[in-house]
Amino acid sequence: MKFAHIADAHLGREQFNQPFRYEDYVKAFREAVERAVREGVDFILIPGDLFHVSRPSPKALRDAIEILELPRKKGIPVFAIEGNHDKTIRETSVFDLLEHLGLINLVGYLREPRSGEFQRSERKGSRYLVRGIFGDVEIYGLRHHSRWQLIRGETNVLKVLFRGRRGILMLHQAVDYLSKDTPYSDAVDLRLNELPDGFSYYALGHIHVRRLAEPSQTGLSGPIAYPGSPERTDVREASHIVTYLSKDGKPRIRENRDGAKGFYIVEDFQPEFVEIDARPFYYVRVEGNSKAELRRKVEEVASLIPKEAVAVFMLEGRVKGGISLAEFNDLLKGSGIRYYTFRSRVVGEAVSVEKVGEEELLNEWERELFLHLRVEPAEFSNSIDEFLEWLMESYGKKTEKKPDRQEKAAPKEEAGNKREVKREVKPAGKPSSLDAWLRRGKP
Ligand SMILES: [Mn+2]
Repeated sequence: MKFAHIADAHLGREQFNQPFRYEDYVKAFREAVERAVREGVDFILIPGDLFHVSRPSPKALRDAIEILELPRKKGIPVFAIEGNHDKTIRETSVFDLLEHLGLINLVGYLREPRSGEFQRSERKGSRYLVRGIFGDVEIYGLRHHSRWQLIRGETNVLKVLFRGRRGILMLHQAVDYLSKDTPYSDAVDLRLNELPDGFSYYALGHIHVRRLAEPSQTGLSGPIAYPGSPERTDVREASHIVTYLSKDGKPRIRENRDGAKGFYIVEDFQPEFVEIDARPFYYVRVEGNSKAELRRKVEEVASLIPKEAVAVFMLEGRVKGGISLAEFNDLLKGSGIRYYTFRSRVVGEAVSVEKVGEEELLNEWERELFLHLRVEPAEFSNSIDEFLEWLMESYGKKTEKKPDRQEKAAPKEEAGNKREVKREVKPAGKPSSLDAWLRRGKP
């Protein structure tokens, strides 16, 4: 039995607002799926963030359909759960659409039972536990949930839901043990010992760098694996890191340990990483003590960067009077580098930040907030429920009442808590900052 484990494709993302980056994400996912099909896998697992947003553009949807038709034509089933980026509380989501088209099989704790060739449903509380099935392998999963939804006081929803189950478990969460040295180290959803034991393979998504923990390390029954995203989503996943620091005097290039992009092919529950040829991504740290030094080094170091690459230049050092990034943009006009951007950590008064990337300026949560707010004003009323749901989740831990002991221990996603949001989150006065506004009245 052989399967592919592909996570966090983020189709539809147009990194740096560059259309060619949209194509890069599609290309990387296509390459992964094509490779899996070529390798003759029995099935494919997609544990979340197939799309970058829960309502992808028609173009992103078309591209996803086109790619998912490749395994379908070969009779290779695809099992999927939704991630934090593409989940929705709507009755009908884009995942339902893909399922209706016969392209994916959803697994999870769902409102409606499924009766596809590769699915089995059983009633559990008010919903259905839907599992995937291939031969004698069972594939369980649960879409992304916030920690407060999964760990409710003494009750661990995952352990209740999956007690005694065997096979594969798909989740879209950050597990602490594997989050070290990743952007998720401060935002873990689950501790290692909170994962339900008994599965032969834990197919995870959410962490965008490749991570693997063997049973000998964790004491669990199977490996826990994050393939990472097939394309680079952040400087921490850069293919190369270039440093040109004052003390060295010359630039140094090294490959980034976390720069490998790809997915897993898993045979008899043993994952083998398959690398994908993603676009080279250079993270260039240039240090200087004057604008002239920084400019000279940027020009010098630029010649080391391949033309097809994406490059993020981080300017560092202490410069009297500070620097303006606008004074650097002209420098590489003739360099031929596909896309480059400057960011600054230069210390000095009046640092101008005209062209700061979204990753640099906003934290993960703020980026997500803006994604939610980006819908057309005319459409906002339609998506207000989803927005409130998300907002409630983000702050749910603080607004949640003590869990009712009588309540069935299963993830609750709608109704109930919405009222609380309206009560808790409404601004009481002039907001000092978004965050303060949202947190208003909470410790
Ligand atoms: Mn993701």
